[in-house]
Amino acid sequence: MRIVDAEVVVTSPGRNYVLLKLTTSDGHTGWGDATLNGRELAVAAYLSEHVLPLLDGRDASRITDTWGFLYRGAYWRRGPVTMTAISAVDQALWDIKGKAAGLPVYELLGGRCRDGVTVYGHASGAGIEETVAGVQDFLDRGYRAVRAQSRIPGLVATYGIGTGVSEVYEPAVGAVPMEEIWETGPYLDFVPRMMARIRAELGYGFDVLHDAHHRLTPIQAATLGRSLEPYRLFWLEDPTPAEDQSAFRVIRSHTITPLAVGEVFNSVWDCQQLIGERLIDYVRTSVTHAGGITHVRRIFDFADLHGVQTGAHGAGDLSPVGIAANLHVDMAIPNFGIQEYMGHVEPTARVFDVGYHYSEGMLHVSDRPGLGVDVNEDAARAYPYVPRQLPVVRLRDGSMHNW
Ligand code: GCO
Ligand code: MG
Repeated sequence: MRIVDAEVVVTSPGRNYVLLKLTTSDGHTGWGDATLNGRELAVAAYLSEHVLPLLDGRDASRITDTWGFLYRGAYWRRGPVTMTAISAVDQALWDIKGKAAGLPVYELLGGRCRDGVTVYGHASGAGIEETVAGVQDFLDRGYRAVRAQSRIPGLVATYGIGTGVSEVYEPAVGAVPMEEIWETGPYLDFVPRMMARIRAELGYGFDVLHDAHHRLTPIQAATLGRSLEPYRLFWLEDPTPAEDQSAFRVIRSHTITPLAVGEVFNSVWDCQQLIGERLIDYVRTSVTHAGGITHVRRIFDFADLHGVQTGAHGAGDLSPVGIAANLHVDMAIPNFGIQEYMGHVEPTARVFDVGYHYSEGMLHVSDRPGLGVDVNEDAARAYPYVPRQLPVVRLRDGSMHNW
């Protein structure tokens, strides 16, 4: 089973997606997600210029060997662009292996550990009342876990707020980044009041999550975590920029609010200390950005050894192929925690024929062989790439901060 054709497909049905299609000598096709929001074309070029020429004629069944060939063979290891490109090859090879075997990928990973994949939805609002109503709406639709974000009074723009017409917001707009202003004081005052209202009005019979999106210093994060303890969050996500892994010792020593980190990580080395020292409770690496199914499984196994559960990134900037790949892993690992699920904007369904479906707080993978997502290439061509940049953030004095 040799690889005889490889193609990069860039499409924008509401958001930009980069996909890789591999075809084998015996007629199987495999799809992989290579989407890196805001830097899509860098991955597309890395694949086309540096990876695809190496795949021609390779044995498609040798997934781990191909992974090592691309990771070690580049010499320049890791980084989001390289690892997203390797991820796409890896997913496409697992898709092919499943199709060749006539089995869904989770069967190849050891079979189902659970009936379905518990997901959390994204509720947000222009203020506390709207956010509480947004959480209630998710609960009405059967979700048992909801992330709550709200516009912060006094700040013009806040991370994570939907447009009002849909929870599937797209923060990346325009060829030049939008600039937002950030102030930590009002945020630290507001979030505990929001969580207090959510629990007072809706009770404790469901899980609530919150994403601080890398904005705080370690001691500010510790302060927030401690002030949220009465509301028993499922997790507080990305309180500080996690390239500084030892910062989490400070946060951890002050609060028992559970911590989730890792959507921007692309290798096990990015979370070695966080997991090895049990500084976090959930690791958020995704199949799309952290080296594919092959490498994410190793991260999740390492996490399991240290009592850390999974909570893979699943924002709408991951294509349905990447979401499906995450779901197969989620089904097959013992230490699954939760899966993020934002859904996709409407035109996406014209390009992707998605095998998984939502029901009663869970996503269910299909039993189609492989990853279970088909791509309509004619439809994909009808949505050409649109340059979109994620916002940037400044403090009141004009200095750069983390978005
Ligand atoms: C999340 C994330 C996203 C990211 C986005 C960037 O928790 O879902 O923080 O909202 O900001 O994926 O492309
Ligand atoms: Mg996040």
